[in-house]
Amino acid sequence: TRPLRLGEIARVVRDEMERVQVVDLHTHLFPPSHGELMLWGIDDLLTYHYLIAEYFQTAPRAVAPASFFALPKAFQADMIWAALFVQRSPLSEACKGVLTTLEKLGLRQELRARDLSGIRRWFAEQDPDAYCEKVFSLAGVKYCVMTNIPFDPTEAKHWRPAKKSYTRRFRSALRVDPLLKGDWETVSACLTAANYPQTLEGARQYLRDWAETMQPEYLMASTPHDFQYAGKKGNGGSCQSSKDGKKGGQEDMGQGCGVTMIDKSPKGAELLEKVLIPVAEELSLPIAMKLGAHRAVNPSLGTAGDGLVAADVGDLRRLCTAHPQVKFLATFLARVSQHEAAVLANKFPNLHLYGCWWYCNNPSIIREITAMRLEILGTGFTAQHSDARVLDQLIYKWSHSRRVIGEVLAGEYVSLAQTGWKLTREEVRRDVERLLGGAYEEFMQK
Ligand code: REL
Ligand code: ZN
Repeated sequence: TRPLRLGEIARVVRDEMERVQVVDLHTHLFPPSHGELMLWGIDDLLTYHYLIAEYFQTAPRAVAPASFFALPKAFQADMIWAALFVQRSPLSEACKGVLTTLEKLGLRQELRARDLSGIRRWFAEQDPDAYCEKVFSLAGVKYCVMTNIPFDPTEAKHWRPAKKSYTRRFRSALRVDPLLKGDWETVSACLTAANYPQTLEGARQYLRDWAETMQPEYLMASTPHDFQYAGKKGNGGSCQSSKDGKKGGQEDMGQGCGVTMIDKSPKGAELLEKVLIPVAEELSLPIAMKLGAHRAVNPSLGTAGDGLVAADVGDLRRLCTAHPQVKFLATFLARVSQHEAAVLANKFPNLHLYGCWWYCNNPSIIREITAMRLEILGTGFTAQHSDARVLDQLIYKWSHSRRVIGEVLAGEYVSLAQTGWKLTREEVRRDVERLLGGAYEEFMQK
Protein backbone atom coordinates (compact mmCIF):
# COMPACT_ATOMS: atom_id res chain seq x y z
CA THR A 1 0.00 0.00 0.00
CA ARG A 2 2.99 2.35 0.09
CA PRO A 3 3.32 4.70 -2.87
CA LEU A 4 5.68 3.49 -5.57
CA ARG A 5 8.83 5.44 -6.33
CA LEU A 6 9.25 6.60 -9.91
CA GLY A 7 12.14 4.21 -10.45
CA GLU A 8 10.09 1.20 -9.31
CA ILE A 9 7.13 1.62 -11.63
CA ALA A 10 8.44 -0.29 -14.64
CA ARG A 11 9.43 -3.31 -12.56
CA VAL A 12 6.17 -3.44 -10.61
CA VAL A 13 4.10 -3.21 -13.79
CA ARG A 14 6.19 -5.98 -15.34
CA ASP A 15 5.66 -8.19 -12.26
CA GLU A 16 1.93 -7.56 -12.19
CA MET A 17 1.66 -8.19 -15.91
CA GLU A 18 3.46 -11.50 -15.44
CA ARG A 19 1.28 -12.70 -12.59
CA VAL A 20 -2.19 -11.65 -13.75
CA GLN A 21 -4.51 -14.50 -14.73
CA VAL A 22 -6.09 -13.29 -17.94
CA VAL A 23 -9.47 -13.91 -19.51
CA ASP A 24 -9.07 -14.82 -23.18
CA LEU A 25 -12.37 -13.71 -24.56
CA HIS A 26 -12.09 -15.03 -28.10
CA THR A 27 -10.26 -18.13 -29.26
CA HIS A 28 -10.84 -21.02 -31.64
CA LEU A 29 -9.69 -23.57 -29.08
CA PHE A 30 -11.51 -26.72 -28.08
CA PRO A 31 -11.13 -28.90 -25.00
CA PRO A 32 -9.62 -32.39 -25.22
CA SER A 33 -13.15 -33.83 -25.05
CA HIS A 34 -13.78 -32.40 -28.56
CA GLY A 35 -11.27 -34.87 -30.01
CA GLU A 36 -9.91 -33.99 -33.42
CA LEU A 37 -11.16 -30.42 -33.13
CA MET A 38 -8.55 -29.74 -30.48
CA LEU A 39 -5.39 -28.56 -32.26
CA TRP A 40 -2.11 -28.74 -30.38
CA GLY A 41 1.54 -29.70 -30.78
CA ILE A 42 4.33 -28.81 -33.17
CA ASP A 43 2.66 -29.83 -36.45
CA ASP A 44 -0.42 -27.76 -35.70
CA LEU A 45 1.79 -24.86 -34.61
CA LEU A 46 3.79 -24.98 -37.84
CA THR A 47 0.73 -25.28 -40.07
CA TYR A 48 -1.02 -22.28 -38.51
CA HIS A 49 -2.62 -20.34 -41.36
CA TYR A 50 -0.42 -17.29 -40.68
CA LEU A 51 2.63 -19.47 -41.42
CA ILE A 52 1.03 -21.12 -44.44
CA ALA A 53 0.47 -17.66 -45.92
CA GLU A 54 4.06 -16.68 -45.18
CA TYR A 55 5.31 -19.91 -46.67
CA PHE A 56 3.46 -19.33 -49.96
CA GLN A 57 4.83 -15.80 -50.22
CA THR A 58 8.17 -17.31 -51.15
CA ALA A 59 7.43 -20.93 -52.05
CA PRO A 60 8.72 -22.12 -55.42
CA ARG A 61 6.15 -21.92 -58.20
CA ALA A 62 6.20 -25.69 -58.42
CA VAL A 63 4.39 -25.99 -55.09
CA ALA A 64 0.72 -25.53 -55.87
CA PRO A 65 -1.52 -24.82 -52.86
CA ALA A 66 -3.83 -27.71 -53.77
CA SER A 67 -0.99 -30.23 -53.74
CA PHE A 68 0.42 -28.74 -50.53
CA PHE A 69 -2.95 -29.10 -48.77
CA ALA A 70 -3.25 -32.69 -50.00
CA LEU A 71 -0.09 -33.65 -48.11
CA PRO A 72 -0.24 -35.09 -44.58
CA LYS A 73 0.04 -32.38 -41.93
CA ALA A 74 3.53 -33.49 -40.83
CA PHE A 75 4.83 -33.07 -44.40
CA GLN A 76 3.35 -29.60 -44.59
CA ALA A 77 4.98 -28.79 -41.26
CA ASP A 78 8.35 -30.07 -42.56
CA MET A 79 8.12 -27.78 -45.58
CA ILE A 80 7.25 -24.75 -43.48
CA TRP A 81 9.99 -25.50 -40.96
CA ALA A 82 12.58 -25.82 -43.73
CA ALA A 83 11.46 -22.69 -45.57
CA LEU A 84 10.78 -20.31 -42.69
CA PHE A 85 13.02 -21.54 -39.88
CA VAL A 86 16.02 -23.07 -41.63
CA GLN A 87 16.42 -21.32 -44.98
CA ARG A 88 15.41 -17.95 -43.48
CA SER A 89 15.47 -16.35 -40.06
CA PRO A 90 12.11 -16.66 -38.29
CA LEU A 91 11.54 -12.93 -37.91
CA SER A 92 7.80 -12.61 -38.37
CA GLU A 93 5.56 -12.49 -35.30
CA ALA A 94 4.00 -15.84 -36.23
CA CYS A 95 7.44 -17.49 -36.53
CA LYS A 96 8.70 -15.90 -33.33
CA GLY A 97 5.60 -17.23 -31.66
CA VAL A 98 6.67 -20.80 -32.33
CA LEU A 99 10.08 -20.06 -30.80
CA THR A 100 8.65 -18.44 -27.67
CA THR A 101 6.24 -21.33 -27.23
CA LEU A 102 8.97 -23.98 -27.47
CA GLU A 103 11.30 -21.99 -25.25
CA LYS A 104 8.66 -21.61 -22.53
CA LEU A 105 7.83 -25.30 -22.75
CA GLY A 106 11.48 -25.99 -21.94
CA LEU A 107 12.58 -27.24 -25.39
CA ARG A 108 15.64 -24.99 -25.47
CA GLN A 109 18.12 -27.63 -26.52
CA GLU A 110 15.97 -28.87 -29.40
CA LEU A 111 15.48 -25.28 -30.47
CA ARG A 112 19.18 -24.52 -30.40
CA ALA A 113 19.86 -27.64 -32.48
CA ARG A 114 16.86 -26.87 -34.77
CA ASP A 115 15.90 -30.46 -34.09
CA LEU A 116 12.36 -30.86 -35.38
CA SER A 117 12.34 -34.62 -34.78
CA GLY A 118 13.34 -34.10 -31.15
CA ILE A 119 10.55 -31.54 -30.76
CA ARG A 120 8.07 -34.01 -32.26
CA ARG A 121 9.23 -36.74 -29.88
CA TRP A 122 8.62 -34.47 -26.90
CA PHE A 123 5.08 -33.64 -28.02
CA ALA A 124 4.29 -37.30 -28.74
CA GLU A 125 4.84 -38.04 -25.04
CA GLN A 126 2.25 -35.52 -23.82
CA ASP A 127 -1.17 -36.53 -22.61
CA PRO A 128 -3.79 -34.11 -24.05
CA ASP A 129 -5.62 -33.45 -20.77
CA ALA A 130 -2.53 -32.87 -18.67
CA TYR A 131 -0.89 -30.87 -21.45
CA CYS A 132 -3.95 -28.67 -21.81
CA GLU A 133 -3.80 -27.80 -18.13
CA LYS A 134 -0.07 -27.18 -18.36
CA VAL A 135 -0.54 -24.73 -21.23
CA PHE A 136 -3.25 -22.77 -19.44
CA SER A 137 -1.12 -22.46 -16.37
CA LEU A 138 2.06 -21.55 -18.28
CA ALA A 139 0.13 -18.94 -20.27
CA GLY A 140 -1.59 -17.59 -17.14
CA VAL A 141 -5.01 -17.88 -18.72
CA LYS A 142 -7.86 -18.22 -16.23
CA TYR A 143 -10.30 -19.30 -18.90
CA CYS A 144 -10.77 -18.92 -22.62
CA VAL A 145 -13.92 -18.47 -24.65
CA MET A 146 -14.28 -20.90 -27.53
CA THR A 147 -16.00 -20.28 -30.85
CA ASN A 148 -18.85 -22.78 -31.21
CA ILE A 149 -20.67 -23.04 -34.52
CA PRO A 150 -24.01 -24.88 -34.39
CA PHE A 151 -24.35 -24.68 -38.19
CA ASP A 152 -21.29 -26.93 -38.54
CA PRO A 153 -22.19 -30.61 -38.06
CA THR A 154 -18.64 -31.59 -37.06
CA GLU A 155 -18.96 -29.24 -34.11
CA ALA A 156 -22.64 -29.79 -33.37
CA LYS A 157 -22.05 -33.47 -32.67
CA HIS A 158 -20.03 -32.53 -29.58
CA TRP A 159 -23.09 -30.79 -28.10
CA ARG A 160 -25.99 -32.99 -29.15
CA PRO A 161 -27.47 -35.40 -28.35
CA ALA A 162 -25.12 -35.31 -25.33
CA LYS A 163 -23.03 -32.33 -24.33
CA LYS A 164 -19.34 -33.21 -23.95
CA SER A 165 -17.92 -32.19 -20.63
CA TYR A 166 -14.97 -29.85 -20.27
CA THR A 167 -13.10 -28.07 -17.53
CA ARG A 168 -13.68 -24.54 -16.24
CA ARG A 169 -10.83 -23.41 -18.50
CA PHE A 170 -13.29 -23.32 -21.41
CA ARG A 171 -16.44 -21.30 -21.90
CA SER A 172 -18.56 -21.19 -24.99
CA ALA A 173 -19.62 -18.56 -27.50
CA LEU A 174 -22.38 -19.19 -30.00
CA ARG A 175 -21.17 -18.20 -33.45
CA VAL A 176 -23.87 -16.91 -35.76
CA ASP A 177 -22.24 -15.55 -38.93
CA PRO A 178 -25.08 -16.70 -41.23
CA LEU A 179 -27.53 -14.63 -39.18
CA LEU A 180 -25.40 -11.53 -39.22
CA LYS A 181 -24.68 -11.66 -42.92
CA GLY A 182 -28.19 -12.67 -43.88
CA ASP A 183 -27.27 -16.06 -45.28
CA TRP A 184 -30.80 -17.48 -45.45
CA GLU A 185 -29.62 -20.43 -47.54
CA THR A 186 -27.42 -21.81 -44.74
CA VAL A 187 -29.95 -20.97 -42.05
CA SER A 188 -32.85 -22.57 -43.86
CA ALA A 189 -30.84 -25.74 -44.59
CA CYS A 190 -30.08 -26.03 -40.85
CA LEU A 191 -33.71 -25.36 -39.93
CA THR A 192 -34.86 -28.08 -42.30
CA ALA A 193 -32.30 -30.58 -41.07
CA ALA A 194 -33.31 -29.96 -37.45
CA ASN A 195 -37.07 -29.93 -38.14
CA TYR A 196 -37.74 -26.27 -37.42
CA PRO A 197 -40.24 -24.25 -39.48
CA GLN A 198 -38.74 -22.20 -42.30
CA THR A 199 -39.74 -18.92 -40.71
CA LEU A 200 -38.17 -16.13 -38.75
CA GLU A 201 -39.75 -17.55 -35.61
CA GLY A 202 -38.30 -20.94 -36.54
CA ALA A 203 -34.86 -19.32 -36.76
CA ARG A 204 -35.34 -17.56 -33.42
CA GLN A 205 -36.34 -20.79 -31.75
CA TYR A 206 -33.34 -22.57 -33.29
CA LEU A 207 -31.08 -19.91 -31.79
CA ARG A 208 -32.77 -20.02 -28.39
CA ASP A 209 -32.42 -23.79 -28.28
CA TRP A 210 -28.74 -23.67 -29.17
CA ALA A 211 -28.19 -21.01 -26.53
CA GLU A 212 -29.87 -23.34 -24.05
CA THR A 213 -27.53 -26.17 -25.11
CA MET A 214 -24.29 -24.18 -25.21
CA GLN A 215 -24.90 -21.69 -22.41
CA PRO A 216 -22.74 -19.17 -24.27
CA GLU A 217 -21.10 -16.05 -22.92
CA TYR A 218 -22.28 -14.15 -25.99
CA LEU A 219 -23.43 -14.51 -29.60
CA MET A 220 -20.67 -13.74 -32.07
CA ALA A 221 -19.84 -13.20 -35.73
CA SER A 222 -17.34 -11.68 -38.10
CA THR A 223 -18.80 -9.32 -40.65
CA PRO A 224 -18.24 -9.95 -44.35
CA HIS A 225 -16.18 -7.28 -46.16
CA ASP A 226 -19.29 -5.88 -47.83
CA PHE A 227 -21.37 -5.74 -44.66
CA GLN A 228 -23.58 -2.68 -44.46
CA TYR A 229 -26.05 -1.77 -41.79
CA ALA A 230 -28.07 1.33 -42.34
CA GLY A 231 -30.06 1.19 -39.11
CA LYS A 232 -33.76 1.73 -38.80
CA LYS A 233 -35.38 4.03 -41.33
CA GLY A 234 -37.91 6.80 -40.88
CA ASN A 235 -41.33 6.17 -39.33
CA GLY A 236 -39.66 5.10 -36.09
CA GLY A 237 -40.53 1.51 -37.13
CA SER A 238 -39.71 -0.60 -34.15
CA CYS A 239 -38.91 -4.21 -34.79
CA GLN A 240 -41.14 -7.01 -33.71
CA SER A 241 -39.28 -8.74 -30.95
CA SER A 242 -39.31 -12.46 -30.39
CA LYS A 243 -41.77 -11.85 -27.58
CA ASP A 244 -44.47 -11.19 -30.18
CA GLY A 245 -46.09 -14.47 -29.32
CA LYS A 246 -45.89 -15.94 -32.81
CA LYS A 247 -45.04 -19.60 -32.81
CA GLY A 248 -44.02 -20.97 -36.18
CA GLY A 249 -46.22 -20.19 -39.16
CA GLN A 250 -45.32 -17.93 -42.05
CA GLU A 251 -44.54 -14.32 -41.23
CA ASP A 252 -44.55 -11.37 -43.56
CA MET A 253 -41.13 -10.76 -44.99
CA GLY A 254 -39.58 -7.42 -45.78
CA GLN A 255 -41.91 -5.36 -43.64
CA GLY A 256 -42.08 -3.91 -40.19
CA CYS A 257 -38.54 -2.91 -39.34
CA GLY A 258 -37.70 -0.46 -42.03
CA VAL A 259 -34.23 -1.92 -41.82
CA THR A 260 -32.12 -1.16 -44.83
CA MET A 261 -29.45 -3.73 -44.39
CA ILE A 262 -28.13 -4.25 -47.87
CA ASP A 263 -28.76 -7.85 -48.66
CA LYS A 264 -29.72 -10.45 -51.17
CA SER A 265 -32.99 -11.95 -50.03
CA PRO A 266 -35.83 -10.46 -48.00
CA LYS A 267 -35.44 -13.09 -45.31
CA GLY A 268 -31.67 -12.58 -45.36
CA ALA A 269 -32.10 -8.89 -44.73
CA GLU A 270 -34.23 -9.61 -41.70
CA LEU A 271 -32.10 -12.26 -40.04
CA LEU A 272 -30.07 -9.67 -38.18
CA GLU A 273 -32.92 -7.40 -37.17
CA LYS A 274 -35.64 -9.94 -36.52
CA VAL A 275 -33.71 -12.97 -35.35
CA LEU A 276 -30.29 -12.12 -33.95
CA ILE A 277 -31.07 -8.85 -32.19
CA PRO A 278 -34.37 -9.91 -30.57
CA VAL A 279 -32.93 -13.18 -29.29
CA ALA A 280 -29.85 -11.37 -27.94
CA GLU A 281 -32.16 -9.00 -26.14
CA GLU A 282 -34.51 -11.66 -24.89
CA LEU A 283 -31.69 -13.84 -23.51
CA SER A 284 -29.57 -10.85 -22.39
CA LEU A 285 -26.67 -12.07 -24.48
CA PRO A 286 -24.19 -9.53 -25.87
CA ILE A 287 -23.28 -9.68 -29.54
CA ALA A 288 -19.54 -9.86 -30.20
CA MET A 289 -18.50 -8.59 -33.61
CA LYS A 290 -15.27 -8.77 -35.51
CA LEU A 291 -15.16 -6.27 -38.35
CA GLY A 292 -12.72 -5.97 -41.21
CA ALA A 293 -11.92 -9.45 -42.50
CA HIS A 294 -12.03 -9.89 -46.25
CA ARG A 295 -12.49 -13.60 -46.78
CA ALA A 296 -10.87 -15.56 -49.57
CA VAL A 297 -8.83 -12.75 -51.11
CA ASN A 298 -6.76 -15.64 -52.42
CA PRO A 299 -9.18 -18.58 -52.27
CA SER A 300 -6.55 -21.18 -53.19
CA LEU A 301 -4.94 -20.67 -49.78
CA GLY A 302 -8.01 -21.52 -47.71
CA THR A 303 -8.01 -19.76 -44.32
CA ALA A 304 -4.53 -18.48 -45.12
CA GLY A 305 -6.04 -16.54 -48.02
CA ASP A 306 -8.20 -14.24 -45.88
CA GLY A 307 -7.27 -10.58 -46.05
CA LEU A 308 -8.26 -7.27 -44.56
CA VAL A 309 -10.53 -4.37 -45.38
CA ALA A 310 -11.13 -1.08 -43.58
CA ALA A 311 -14.64 -1.73 -42.28
CA ASP A 312 -17.07 1.15 -41.91
CA VAL A 313 -17.11 1.99 -38.20
CA GLY A 314 -20.41 3.72 -38.96
CA ASP A 315 -22.11 0.32 -39.21
CA LEU A 316 -21.29 -0.32 -35.58
CA ARG A 317 -22.39 3.19 -34.61
CA ARG A 318 -25.75 2.62 -36.26
CA LEU A 319 -26.15 -0.74 -34.51
CA CYS A 320 -25.31 0.75 -31.10
CA THR A 321 -27.72 3.62 -31.73
CA ALA A 322 -30.57 1.48 -33.03
CA HIS A 323 -30.24 -1.04 -30.19
CA PRO A 324 -29.18 0.68 -26.98
CA GLN A 325 -30.57 -2.23 -24.98
CA VAL A 326 -28.20 -4.71 -26.67
CA LYS A 327 -24.56 -4.91 -25.60
CA PHE A 328 -21.92 -5.09 -28.33
CA LEU A 329 -18.35 -6.30 -28.00
CA ALA A 330 -16.26 -5.29 -30.96
CA THR A 331 -12.82 -5.46 -32.48
CA PHE A 332 -11.59 -4.16 -35.85
CA LEU A 333 -9.00 -5.73 -38.09
CA ALA A 334 -7.65 -2.65 -39.83
CA ARG A 335 -5.25 -0.34 -38.06
CA VAL A 336 -6.99 2.67 -39.62
CA SER A 337 -10.27 1.78 -37.91
CA GLN A 338 -8.87 1.80 -34.38
CA HIS A 339 -9.05 5.50 -33.61
CA GLU A 340 -12.65 5.92 -34.77
CA ALA A 341 -13.59 2.76 -32.87
CA ALA A 342 -12.07 4.05 -29.62
CA VAL A 343 -13.99 7.31 -29.92
CA LEU A 344 -17.17 5.34 -30.59
CA ALA A 345 -16.64 3.21 -27.47
CA ASN A 346 -16.22 6.45 -25.54
CA LYS A 347 -19.75 7.46 -26.65
CA PHE A 348 -21.70 4.24 -26.23
CA PRO A 349 -21.98 2.47 -22.87
CA ASN A 350 -23.38 -0.56 -24.74
CA LEU A 351 -20.10 -0.96 -26.63
CA HIS A 352 -16.93 -2.63 -25.35
CA LEU A 353 -13.75 -2.81 -27.42
CA TYR A 354 -11.52 -5.83 -27.12
CA GLY A 355 -8.14 -6.94 -28.33
CA CYS A 356 -5.76 -6.36 -31.19
CA TRP A 357 -7.01 -8.80 -33.74
CA TRP A 358 -4.96 -10.95 -36.15
CA TYR A 359 -3.12 -8.47 -38.44
CA CYS A 360 -3.11 -6.03 -35.51
CA ASN A 361 -1.71 -8.67 -33.15
CA ASN A 362 1.87 -7.55 -33.77
CA PRO A 363 3.95 -5.84 -31.08
CA SER A 364 4.35 -2.53 -32.95
CA ILE A 365 0.61 -2.23 -33.56
CA ILE A 366 -0.41 -3.48 -30.10
CA ARG A 367 1.81 -0.77 -28.67
CA GLU A 368 0.17 1.94 -30.71
CA ILE A 369 -3.42 0.75 -30.23
CA THR A 370 -3.04 0.19 -26.49
CA ALA A 371 -1.55 3.64 -25.91
CA MET A 372 -4.33 5.27 -27.91
CA ARG A 373 -7.06 3.32 -26.12
CA LEU A 374 -5.62 4.12 -22.68
CA GLU A 375 -5.52 7.78 -23.63
CA ILE A 376 -9.15 7.79 -24.78
CA LEU A 377 -10.80 5.11 -22.65
CA GLY A 378 -8.71 4.80 -19.50
CA THR A 379 -9.10 1.19 -18.38
CA GLY A 380 -12.55 0.78 -19.93
CA PHE A 381 -11.57 -1.75 -22.59
CA THR A 382 -10.03 -5.19 -22.91
CA ALA A 383 -6.48 -4.88 -24.11
CA GLN A 384 -6.07 -8.27 -25.73
CA HIS A 385 -7.52 -11.62 -26.78
CA SER A 386 -5.46 -14.36 -28.40
CA ASP A 387 -7.64 -15.70 -31.21
CA ALA A 388 -5.53 -18.83 -30.75
CA ARG A 389 -6.44 -21.80 -32.95
CA VAL A 390 -3.74 -24.07 -31.57
CA LEU A 391 -3.72 -24.56 -27.81
CA ASP A 392 0.02 -23.98 -27.40
CA GLN A 393 -0.30 -20.54 -29.03
CA LEU A 394 -1.76 -19.28 -25.77
CA ILE A 395 1.78 -19.37 -24.44
CA TYR A 396 3.33 -17.00 -26.95
CA LYS A 397 0.37 -14.78 -27.72
CA TRP A 398 -0.07 -13.91 -24.06
CA SER A 399 3.60 -13.64 -23.29
CA HIS A 400 4.23 -11.24 -26.20
CA SER A 401 1.15 -9.15 -25.40
CA ARG A 402 1.86 -8.92 -21.68
CA ARG A 403 5.26 -7.47 -22.42
CA VAL A 404 4.10 -4.77 -24.83
CA ILE A 405 0.98 -3.80 -22.92
CA GLY A 406 3.07 -3.60 -19.74
CA GLU A 407 5.59 -1.28 -21.36
CA VAL A 408 2.84 1.04 -22.57
CA LEU A 409 1.09 1.03 -19.20
CA ALA A 410 4.32 1.71 -17.33
CA GLY A 411 4.93 4.74 -19.55
CA GLU A 412 1.47 6.08 -18.75
CA TYR A 413 2.04 5.60 -15.00
CA VAL A 414 5.34 7.44 -15.19
CA SER A 415 3.55 10.42 -16.65
CA LEU A 416 1.01 10.23 -13.80
CA ALA A 417 3.81 10.06 -11.26
CA GLN A 418 5.40 13.14 -12.77
CA THR A 419 2.33 15.15 -11.76
CA GLY A 420 2.87 14.04 -8.15
CA TRP A 421 0.12 11.37 -8.32
CA LYS A 422 0.89 8.53 -5.92
CA LEU A 423 0.31 5.02 -7.09
CA THR A 424 0.47 1.75 -5.16
CA ARG A 425 1.21 -1.79 -6.29
CA GLU A 426 -2.37 -2.74 -5.45
CA GLU A 427 -3.65 -0.07 -7.79
CA VAL A 428 -1.38 -1.29 -10.56
CA ARG A 429 -2.69 -4.80 -9.95
CA ARG A 430 -6.29 -3.60 -10.09
CA ASP A 431 -5.70 -1.80 -13.40
CA VAL A 432 -3.82 -4.71 -14.96
CA GLU A 433 -6.57 -7.13 -13.96
CA ARG A 434 -9.14 -4.83 -15.47
CA LEU A 435 -7.30 -4.50 -18.78
CA LEU A 436 -6.85 -8.25 -19.18
CA GLY A 437 -10.26 -9.59 -18.22
CA GLY A 438 -11.86 -7.52 -15.47
CA ALA A 439 -13.27 -4.84 -17.76
CA TYR A 440 -14.82 -7.56 -19.91
CA GLU A 441 -16.44 -9.22 -16.92
CA GLU A 442 -17.72 -5.87 -15.65
CA PHE A 443 -19.21 -5.11 -19.05
CA MET A 444 -20.84 -8.53 -19.20
CA GLN A 445 -22.42 -8.01 -15.79
CA LYS A 446 -23.72 -4.50 -16.27
O1 REL B 1 -12.96 -15.45 -35.74
C1 REL B 1 -12.68 -14.95 -36.83
O2 REL B 1 -13.50 -14.57 -37.64
C2 REL B 1 -11.22 -14.79 -37.18
O3 REL B 1 -10.54 -14.49 -36.02
C3 REL B 1 -10.68 -15.96 -37.94
O4 REL B 1 -11.40 -16.10 -39.12
C4 REL B 1 -9.21 -15.85 -38.27
O5 REL B 1 -8.80 -16.85 -39.15
C5 REL B 1 -8.35 -15.92 -37.03
O6 REL B 1 -8.23 -17.21 -36.54
C6 REL B 1 -7.08 -15.28 -37.18
O7 REL B 1 -6.38 -15.10 -36.21
ZN1 ZN C 1 -11.33 -15.61 -34.44
